[in-house]
Amino acid sequence: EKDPVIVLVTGAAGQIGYALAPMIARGVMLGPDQPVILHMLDIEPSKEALEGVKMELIDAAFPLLKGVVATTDVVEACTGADIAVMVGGFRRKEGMERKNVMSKNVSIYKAQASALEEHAAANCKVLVVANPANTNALVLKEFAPSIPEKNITCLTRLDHNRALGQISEKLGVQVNDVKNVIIWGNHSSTQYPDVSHATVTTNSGEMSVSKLISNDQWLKTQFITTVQQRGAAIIKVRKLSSALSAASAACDHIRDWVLGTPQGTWTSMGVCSDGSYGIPAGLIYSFPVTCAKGEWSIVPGLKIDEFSRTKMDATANELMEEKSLAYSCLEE
Ligand code: NAX
Repeated sequence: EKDPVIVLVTGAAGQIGYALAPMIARGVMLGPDQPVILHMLDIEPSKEALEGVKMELIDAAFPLLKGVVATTDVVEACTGADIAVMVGGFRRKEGMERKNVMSKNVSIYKAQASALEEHAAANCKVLVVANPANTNALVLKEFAPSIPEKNITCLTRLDHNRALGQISEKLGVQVNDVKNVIIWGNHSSTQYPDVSHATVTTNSGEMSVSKLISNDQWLKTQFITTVQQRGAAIIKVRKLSSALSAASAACDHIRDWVLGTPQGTWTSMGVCSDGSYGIPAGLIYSFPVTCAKGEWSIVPGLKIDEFSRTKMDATANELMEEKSLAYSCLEE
């Protein structure tokens, strides 16, 4: 049997945590032959609820689950973590200013960066889910300089999966037959869901999505806004934000990162830009990536038309603004 992998989940008493913990314990994230130890972190007001999640995990008798730590101590939670899924954060409340929310998250991510840097496994892979996801990841990267830059990512896989879902619904094909959509940029309403390189597997081979959906206008307008605003649409009907789909996407993100993307396909991940596609280096920006041997690489050489260029730059600009807002919070 393999040695267990320690997976940290912060904000584990929350909605996403409740959906995510059992998925990890069942092997959805790291595979059916990989034992895991869960480290669950939350804050004092959620301490009892967190204990409740631990009780349920014990009651579920998951064969792969070799241990559960439920704690409000960030050092205990980070110690030995091989994978860190950062779901905990401060959520915007009605009437709050953006700067106030940013300031709270900057201090959380600064503190947790230091704890990870000092106590996590040397090659810990980090996935930031909590919003503003890209900028929280950026803060984490700045304050954990000894964690390799390549190990710090944020979640845009939910947006990627939403794009696959919309194309599959529109064409009446299986979602599994759709591939190579791209989410560029920020996990926010400025993200750019791009299908210019996406294909569908049909009986007569691979067909491009833009050929199959002859209505170019739908792809350029409704499709994009539906994916960008899917989170709000879920809140409207569920009265709660996406949780099962977010948890599932977090598993997809880590699984592909660790075990590799399938041959001929890419996925979308928020990663540190190396300047590819003219995106300012150092920003945490969502790119199309392939993964192999535990490392992601940005898909090179895709043709970018003018329509895409404008949208990719708009979301990069928003990230630059978030970055300066985050830095202004640090100076206070
Ligand atoms: P919940 O409010 O249900 O849970 C958040 C949990 O984090 C709470 O239990 C809270 O006590 C805990 N927490 C707060 N501060 C903490 C800290 N300093 N250390 C550890 N834990 C802390 O939110 P939930 O619906 O689970 O969503 C979690 C986060 O994911 C939110 O920031 C949300 O905006 C973000 N999302 C990101 C998505 C993405 O694709 N990147 C999609 C889904 C989701 O909206």
